[in-house]
Amino acid sequence: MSDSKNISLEDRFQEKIDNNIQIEPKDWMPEGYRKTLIRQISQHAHSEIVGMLPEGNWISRAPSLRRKMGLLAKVQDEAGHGLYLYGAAETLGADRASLIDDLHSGKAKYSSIFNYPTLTWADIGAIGWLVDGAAIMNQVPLCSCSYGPYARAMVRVCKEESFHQRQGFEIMMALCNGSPEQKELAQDALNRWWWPSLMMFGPNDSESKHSAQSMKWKIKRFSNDELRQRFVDMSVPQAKILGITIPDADLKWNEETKQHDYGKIDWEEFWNVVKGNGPCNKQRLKTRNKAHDQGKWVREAATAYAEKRRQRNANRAKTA
Ligand code: BYC
Repeated sequence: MSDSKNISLEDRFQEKIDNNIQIEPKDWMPEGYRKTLIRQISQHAHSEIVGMLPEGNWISRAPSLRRKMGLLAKVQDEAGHGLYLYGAAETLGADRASLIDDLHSGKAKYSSIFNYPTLTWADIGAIGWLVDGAAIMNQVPLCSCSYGPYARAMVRVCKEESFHQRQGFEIMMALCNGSPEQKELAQDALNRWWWPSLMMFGPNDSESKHSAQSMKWKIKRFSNDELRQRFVDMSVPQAKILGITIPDADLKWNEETKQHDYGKIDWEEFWNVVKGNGPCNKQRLKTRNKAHDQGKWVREAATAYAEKRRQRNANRAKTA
């Protein structure tokens, strides 16, 4: 018997991954790989959907028609990202309605960042600049993740996130070049969003329970700390251009590592938010549940319409 016949399905799967051959929905995959992807993709989808709420809060109060149109388009893009991602999870056999139920019951996780309030217009700039900036840093590597449908969904998501990031930076720039009061708003938003943005990358590598396996399967291509470091190094010069100060007294360039050293993240705050006790967790879930309940008639109407069309097409096919 040749060696290739002795090789287990699991080894063959890993060989494909090692050779950068993407896995497609009908390919054999270990149960753990499927579960990890469903977990990550659905948490990501939920983050996009809940992520619409802090920004949606400012659509009716945007300072000009141009800003309102930009923000509306961004929030709509996020809804779209959520839909592609739920679609990608479905290719793994997940049931979309149950995933959504898990979000609404508080069982599922979504990104900690969306449990902070948007108090001023500058927060919309800071979210675009920092939160979308962090999302791009984390998500560009996912475009070459080993699971085909997730990787392909991420290509479009990243293009749109990149537009969002520029839009946010431009809002910050306008505020920083405006009156002293406007610049103060921008500084205050940076003060409040900086540390939660660093937390978006997840726990330190030593505490990240999924990283090692996810990297072996090439779902994750870089560790949480590597991506966080890149984000810090990218953001420092951007804050300088804006003329505002990152709220970290320990932040400094390290000539040896050629990276910025930065202060300690408050992990107690992070886990508190992840466990549902952040400033807005309860409000976010309440709003999502209300929107879902109020949208019941739309889902029913869409299903009835789809069924009517299906019947009409079936009848046409019979008589053709
Ligand atoms: N918040 O072993 P670890 C966006 C959980 S951007 C809440 O390192 P993993 C958007 C983690 O799920 C945001 N929970 O896990 C941007 C795990 O819990 P479980 C969404 C977090 O998966 C702008 C546990 O902690 N992006 O959508 O290897 C506008 C241990 O962590 C967080 C994505 O989801 C957190 N920050 O790595 C609108 C990108 N961090 O599952 C929308 C895809 C960790 O064991 N996701 N946890 O109960 C990823 O890249 C990875 O899942 C993470 C975590 C880097 C987030």
